[in-house]
Amino acid sequence: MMYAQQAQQEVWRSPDFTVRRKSAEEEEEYSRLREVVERYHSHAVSGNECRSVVVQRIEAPVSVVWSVVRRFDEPQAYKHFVRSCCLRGDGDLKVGCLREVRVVSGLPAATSTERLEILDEERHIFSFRIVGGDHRLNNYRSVTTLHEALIEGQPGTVVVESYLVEVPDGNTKEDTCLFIDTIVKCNLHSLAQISQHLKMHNSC
Ligand code: A8S
Repeated sequence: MMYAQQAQQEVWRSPDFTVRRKSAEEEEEYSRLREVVERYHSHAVSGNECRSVVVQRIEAPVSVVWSVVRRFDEPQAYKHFVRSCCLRGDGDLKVGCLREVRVVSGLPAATSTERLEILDEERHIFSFRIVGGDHRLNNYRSVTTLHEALIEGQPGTVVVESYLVEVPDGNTKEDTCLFIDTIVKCNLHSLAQISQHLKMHNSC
């Protein structure tokens, strides 16, 4: 986790630099992460927007992590700030479908309307966009990608989640990213716990 986080931060700052590396595995993971970030997470940012990326390593195979992430209709399975979610329309998980999310109390928000943008079952890419609701995150878009990794000799997953959002009036880019990074880190931490639990449960 620490190494991946460091690599991700450095990747974001400058694509061409070199860092001191600890081992061949880490070097390989680093260069793979860099490629992934460049390919799927390098959103163009306009004047009043901010972006960030969060990386989480999970000791569970991609298939298990994907089974949780792909459920656009059930974000509350791992997002603790979501109180309930209702899919609009016929219930099919396809690009363009909308979900109505209610969040727990105590946040500067109550509801969020979200649109599924990418659900790539082969390459394990998931993306949604916020299109409405009662909150301050206008035009929020996020992309989550899953990547196979060997963790302690076992099949594991590196999750990369990036987002782009308009900075709300009266806030700074730093405050906005800090607020959202906190939410995304909580979500991915919880995703790790649930996936690891599912892995143990499934193998019984
Ligand atoms: C996600 C990511 C985010 C969700 C934010 C950033 C949100 O659901 C919460 C608080 C808000 O103020 C905005 O992957 C909003 O869900 C927890 C309601 C959108």
